[in-house]
Amino acid sequence: MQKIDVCFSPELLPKYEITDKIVVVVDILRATSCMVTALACGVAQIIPVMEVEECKEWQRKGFLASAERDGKKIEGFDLDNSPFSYQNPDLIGKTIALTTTNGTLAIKKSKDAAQIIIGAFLNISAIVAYLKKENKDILVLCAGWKGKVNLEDTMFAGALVEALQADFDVATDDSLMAQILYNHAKTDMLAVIAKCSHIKRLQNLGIEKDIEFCFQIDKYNVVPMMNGDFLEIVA
Ligand code: 3SL
Repeated sequence: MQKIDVCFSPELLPKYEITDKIVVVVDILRATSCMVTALACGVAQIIPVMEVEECKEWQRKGFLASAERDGKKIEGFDLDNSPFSYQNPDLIGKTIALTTTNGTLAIKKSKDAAQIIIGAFLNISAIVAYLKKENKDILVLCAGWKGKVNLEDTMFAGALVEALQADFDVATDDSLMAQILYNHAKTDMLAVIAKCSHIKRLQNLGIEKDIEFCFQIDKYNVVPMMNGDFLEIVA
């Protein structure tokens, strides 16, 4: 039986062997929720990058570029990190370079994985169906916050473990901890995350509407996957 495991932070990733695994990167608030929304709404490709300067370089080459640090859009870039900004018909067919505080870093750190796919509550059933079909070992990588663990990404990891437990070996304490958290939270996830640190950060920036949006289940039926430098829909 193939295994599912959870890594709570990119800082812990060196502890895991990923070359033969599918890594599911998750940053519920808000990077992977934005990516799923953008691609589902017609953006052709996203180029995730770690550094702001690298993102600027893509912009100089003529691409649209989005840069966020600490929840705020960096001056001079075209887009912020709100899922609402990507539901714009003007973006259909476009390629967008993107850097975010934690989400794009988690993607780039997963570069040695057999496959990198992007998960959010917005596309969770599509991700579950894809993982069942592929039947390979899985690592769910939580982007967390600046190397630390967060509640919302761990809850999503637990939701995947819960959905896949009949088909995959729940191999480690990490997966069990995430699953226990999700089962505790699932009847009212918004209530459970109400006091978490990123909620406070987003509230201080006046962007509460993004929070509810990112906790919608199965709004989109897409599986975004990294293909070289590009993130695009594969299923
Ligand atoms: O950390 C990230 O990658 C971002 O998603 C953070 S924020 O939601 O834009 O503040």
